[in-house]
Amino acid sequence: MKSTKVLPVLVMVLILLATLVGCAPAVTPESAQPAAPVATEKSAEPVAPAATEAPAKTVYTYADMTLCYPQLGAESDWRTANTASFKETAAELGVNLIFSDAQQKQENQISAMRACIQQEVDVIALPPVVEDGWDAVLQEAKDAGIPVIIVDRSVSADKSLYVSHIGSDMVLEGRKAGEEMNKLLPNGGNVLEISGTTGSGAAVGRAQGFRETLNANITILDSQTGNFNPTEAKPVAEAFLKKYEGQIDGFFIHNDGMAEAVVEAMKAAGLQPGDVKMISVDGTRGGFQMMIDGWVQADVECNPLLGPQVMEMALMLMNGEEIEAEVLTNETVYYPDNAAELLPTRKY
Ligand code: GYE
Repeated sequence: MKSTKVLPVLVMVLILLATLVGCAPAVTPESAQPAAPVATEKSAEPVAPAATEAPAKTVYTYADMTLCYPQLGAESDWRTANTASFKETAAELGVNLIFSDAQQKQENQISAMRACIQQEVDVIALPPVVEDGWDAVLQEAKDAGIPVIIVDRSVSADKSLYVSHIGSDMVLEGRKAGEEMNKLLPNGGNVLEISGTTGSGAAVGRAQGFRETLNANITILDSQTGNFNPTEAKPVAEAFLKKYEGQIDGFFIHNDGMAEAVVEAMKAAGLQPGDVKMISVDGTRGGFQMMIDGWVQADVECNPLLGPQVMEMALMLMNGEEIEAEVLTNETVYYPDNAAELLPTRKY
């Protein structure tokens, strides 16, 4: 049906064009341009004649994207920087970001995810507060055809339930911390650990890597959680300093915010910088300041600025492109010797 109608129409158009050209004055390159049908991308599509060619594939841009980011909380400077990275990147790229703050509660993150599934968002990026307990909601997202990128910490769920993980290698961070402690205590000693949120990929990985690497002559006297939160870490530090007075050679603290609380407790206990060796994680401005002041001897970097990478991957998913199943952030260890020089360059 289509072809029988199109043919006479085409013939008429051609006759009309021939007439117009015939009447027109000398054709200059400028006047010729508007007649060219493929001058703009938009006009090119509907005119595309060959009925046999596949229809033009939609290429999505950032402006088409609705991304769900059910943030886990606001417990640390790392987290604040992570949130800012997502919000700023979304604003820059024109991504519609659905952001929420679960206040460290997994059930809040799960409800936020369910709301996003209902809204039929394009992609969900999930920074899981703990590793376990995600199977059901991940399955729901999968059934709804919404890809989930796990961001920052890991999950224990089957890999078929999410498309990728973008974040740090937490075990490696723990190993780096262990190596630094070995260097700081070459003759061995006693150390204490204040860990992150119990059951979180970050705390589990860091604790594991640290234990794997620590020399046999170094003993972990005790380990308690501070939930990655300075307010919760402070009483833990105070209790440790009291209980193990005179026996502590080193501290491994799972993030800079909690390390700042430990420094406060050490000051109150009359300790001087360097009396107890301290290794922390993140590399926040606060961490750099503690190195400058002599309290922290090594700060293992953990980069929170994941917004651009996550959004790039989300767009690739929308366009059906292949993505990596695991993208680990390249990270270093910072030391006091150039901390003052680097502090002004720190973004978080
Ligand atoms: O080290 C800590 C934050 O999951 C890597 O969470 C993140 C950790 C980070 O609260 O400061």
